[in-house]
Amino acid sequence: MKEMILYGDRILKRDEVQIDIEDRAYQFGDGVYEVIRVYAGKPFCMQEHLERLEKSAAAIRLRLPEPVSKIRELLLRLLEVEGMRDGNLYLQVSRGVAPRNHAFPPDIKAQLVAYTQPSGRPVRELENGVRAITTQDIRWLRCDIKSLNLLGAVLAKQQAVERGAHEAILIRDGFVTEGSSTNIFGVKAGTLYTHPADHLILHGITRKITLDVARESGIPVREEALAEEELKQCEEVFLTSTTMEICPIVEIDGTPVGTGRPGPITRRLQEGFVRKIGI
Ligand code: PSZ
Repeated sequence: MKEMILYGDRILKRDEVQIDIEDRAYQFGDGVYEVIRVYAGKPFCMQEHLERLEKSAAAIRLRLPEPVSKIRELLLRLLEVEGMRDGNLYLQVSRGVAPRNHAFPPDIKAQLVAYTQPSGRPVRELENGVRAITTQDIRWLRCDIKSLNLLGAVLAKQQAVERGAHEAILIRDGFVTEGSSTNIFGVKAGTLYTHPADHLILHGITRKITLDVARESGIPVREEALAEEELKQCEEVFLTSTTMEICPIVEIDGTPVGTGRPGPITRRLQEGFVRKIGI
């Protein structure tokens, strides 16, 4: 791995990149980001990720430094230079550099940064499932924006790790919203439930694919939030994300979900997902 960085419209060695201490991403978390999965050298759902980047940027009134078509070209060039087969493509756009002041500085230019992180599919987790905990959702009310401000997610994930779990399931006003970095699904009486795509969750791209697979497979689907007690009584629970795909959750707060093993609907959706990625 060559460890090259896309910085603006140039591809540089990591030690050639200098981030200014007055970059607003550094001082305020003032920016947006995406993580795109790469399978066998090809970015998966790149168009969907770039559309979400545009929406996130518009929602915080950040003007992207380049048109999305140009950003796409730059990312593909980075992938080619790195020659990465399997892994993640991380990109972020900061509002830019200016003397520290909360209000937007006039005439600021947004700054694009992207790099690759090689990694395989989480095969063991996909097969055996993972443990989760529940915790209160203390995040802001625009969780649909993929913002660089991740403290709510960071604190929740740290609690999960300290309790020996992989993910923290977030509860707002008694209802499941999503995971700290995943969307959450539950199967109740044979119907698949997940929180509606509103301002309280990230509109996950893997969530959308999962719903498509469910509908194509004739699995009944309801985009309705589950109460915390309902989640714990579900026959099956799983999480979805770009890197974790469709991953069974087999234990919540120390209690097994269903049989304590990944369930049949989760397995069918996993199979449908693998068909979509075409590997
Ligand atoms: O590497 C990782 O662990 C990743 S890569 C992407 C995510 C985690 N998470 C995205 C995400 C999120 O941050 C929140 C709060 N909810 C849902 C998701 C899943 O979104 P997609 O499916 O678009 O990755």
